[in-house]
Amino acid sequence: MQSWSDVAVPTLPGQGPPLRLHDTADRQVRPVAAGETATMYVCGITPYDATHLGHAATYLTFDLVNRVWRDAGHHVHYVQNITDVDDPLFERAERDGVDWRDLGSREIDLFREDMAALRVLPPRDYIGAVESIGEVIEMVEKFVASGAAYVVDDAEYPDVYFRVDATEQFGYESNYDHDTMARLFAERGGDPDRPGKHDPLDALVWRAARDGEPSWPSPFGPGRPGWHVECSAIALNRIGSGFDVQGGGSDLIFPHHEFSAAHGESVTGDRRFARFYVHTGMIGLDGEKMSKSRGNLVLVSALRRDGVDPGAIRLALFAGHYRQDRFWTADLLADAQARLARWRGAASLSSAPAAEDTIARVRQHLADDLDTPKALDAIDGWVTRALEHGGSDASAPALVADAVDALLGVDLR
Ligand code: 5CA
Ligand code: ZN
Repeated sequence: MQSWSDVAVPTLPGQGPPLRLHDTADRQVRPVAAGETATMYVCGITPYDATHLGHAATYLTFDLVNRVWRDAGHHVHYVQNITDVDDPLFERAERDGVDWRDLGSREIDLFREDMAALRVLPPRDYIGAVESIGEVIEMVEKFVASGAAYVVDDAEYPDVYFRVDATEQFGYESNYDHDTMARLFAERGGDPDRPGKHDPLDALVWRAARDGEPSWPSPFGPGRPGWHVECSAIALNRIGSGFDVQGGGSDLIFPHHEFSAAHGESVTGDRRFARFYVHTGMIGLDGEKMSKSRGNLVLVSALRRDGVDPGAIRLALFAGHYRQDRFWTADLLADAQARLARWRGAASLSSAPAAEDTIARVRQHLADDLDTPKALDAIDGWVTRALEHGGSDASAPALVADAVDALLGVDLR
């Protein structure tokens, strides 16, 4: 799949400190210690509706990871998927009387536009589930060969399921107890009551063709991929086992990331699919999680149409910490717009107070588990001094603009 257009990133003097991130599996913040090329896989959209601010918050968070890594001197191999074949697509396409493929490609186009407008650095590999079906089939073949997966005893629909106990370490990623797993599995797309499963938590990896559903040939009969295995196969075949960061919203901690890790580990024999499992908090509106199924969405494209500066969207979302569940409000956006205007005012001065210390602090805060509230405060401090007291450093305004651009993705020019 074609990614979106590249975004220029200014180079700053010196180098940022090494990144530390919170790992859901180990429940602590620790140094990522990526190699020369840092590797990241972030779970992409299911393209049946437009990008809302919850999605934006998640992709902006991992954009910061990308930017902080680059500033610290790494190359970054970033991979993102698109779940472009799944039930929600068929349901929405049916409701709207359109072909599910057309719906998907329309929403993917809009997503690319939204990401480019938000100045999110594009992934090197942007891969659809449909284009990775061959990879999924190979992986499912390995599961079946090793006994990690089995075909249910059902002549009509011989679906293939991955055994929840296929790997010894299952459960380490989410740290959830069995009851929590059972509840979330049922709530988030699992099928605990499917007859013929060995364990209610076993996860679908190949769904046999049903009437009216698209299907592809496979050694297990015509069908389509399960959800978790799509992400395992796409990540494994591009950045390999033991990649640095597996990312997504906290709604993916279980079952999605637990199973995509278990799938990967079952074919490699490694103990850990990803070195860090990084999860963003949920963005809500009016007291509820923002989600397509609830319909309480604020769309990035709608804000853009209303003339909202994408830099203000970034600043509004960065005003809270990425791991915190938080709400989108009109005040949050208004505050961010005011902040952006002040920052632009200071960046356009002909001289200002020296900015080296401020930039060092911004780098420190971002490297410390992406502490954007503190990074924004540090810039605010310099902006206030610049606007209220002035300064004699003629290069400072441009330096701050470069730093805000490179590290936060906000264009002050
Ligand atoms: N295609 C799958 C991942 S493989 C999926 O979850 N798609 S999605 O369209 O539902 O979500 C895309 C990304 O946005 C996921 O990383 C998800 O965790 C994140 N996300 C969804 N809703 C929110 C929200 N309200 N706040 C923050 N992140 C969200
Ligand atoms: Zn995923």
